[in-house]
Amino acid sequence: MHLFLTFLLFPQAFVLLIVLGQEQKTENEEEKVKIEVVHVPSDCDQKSKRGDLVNAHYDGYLAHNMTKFYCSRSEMHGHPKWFVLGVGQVIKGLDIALMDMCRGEKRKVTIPPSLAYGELGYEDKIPPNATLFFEIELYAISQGPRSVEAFQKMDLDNDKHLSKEEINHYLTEEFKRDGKEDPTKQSMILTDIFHKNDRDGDGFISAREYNVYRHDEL
Ligand SMILES: [Ca+2]
Ligand SMILES: [Ca+2]
Repeated sequence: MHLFLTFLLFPQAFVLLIVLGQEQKTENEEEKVKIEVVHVPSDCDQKSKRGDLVNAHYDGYLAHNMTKFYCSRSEMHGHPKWFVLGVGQVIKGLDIALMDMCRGEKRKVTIPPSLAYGELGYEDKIPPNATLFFEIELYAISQGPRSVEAFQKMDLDNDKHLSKEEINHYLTEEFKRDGKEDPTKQSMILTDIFHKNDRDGDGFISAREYNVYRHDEL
């Protein structure tokens, strides 16, 4: 996995830094994420919340000169991103910015350094104390991710392993439910799910591999 992407998705060490910093600055207006809602679909039956597995596109810019430093659509950075919302898999500012969104909703958000890469910045991509600007589109919300119920619903033959066929079936149902059937996007999402979750590369997502963030008995 690309190093920068790894950091963007797994900045746990950094989140700790941010949490410490936030305690001193909670009253500072500038330390909040500014959210501008650009588009809300008329049919919105579900909004994103903490713990949901979400799929989103986002383009990231340095706010001071609008240099683009990240694009989830580009070949270099990979696919539309699946991640669990609100648990620190992305920078804190994105966890906040993606809350309470409808499928298909678009936002422009400005994230202060304390909720992004802080005083350290990141390599040569993010300078110290950089305010970041993101264009976000929430593409999908999966219900009850990383839960026993979600796993069992997908595991059609009940062998405690999710095959590509089983996950593809689940995605097909989700897409139908949304009335947005799109085999190309679905195939990309399936590839991304296995890329992220099938850690031992055996072509199945085991209960252990799936249940990374919660420790329910399966
Ligand atoms: Ca199975
Ligand atoms: Ca596996």
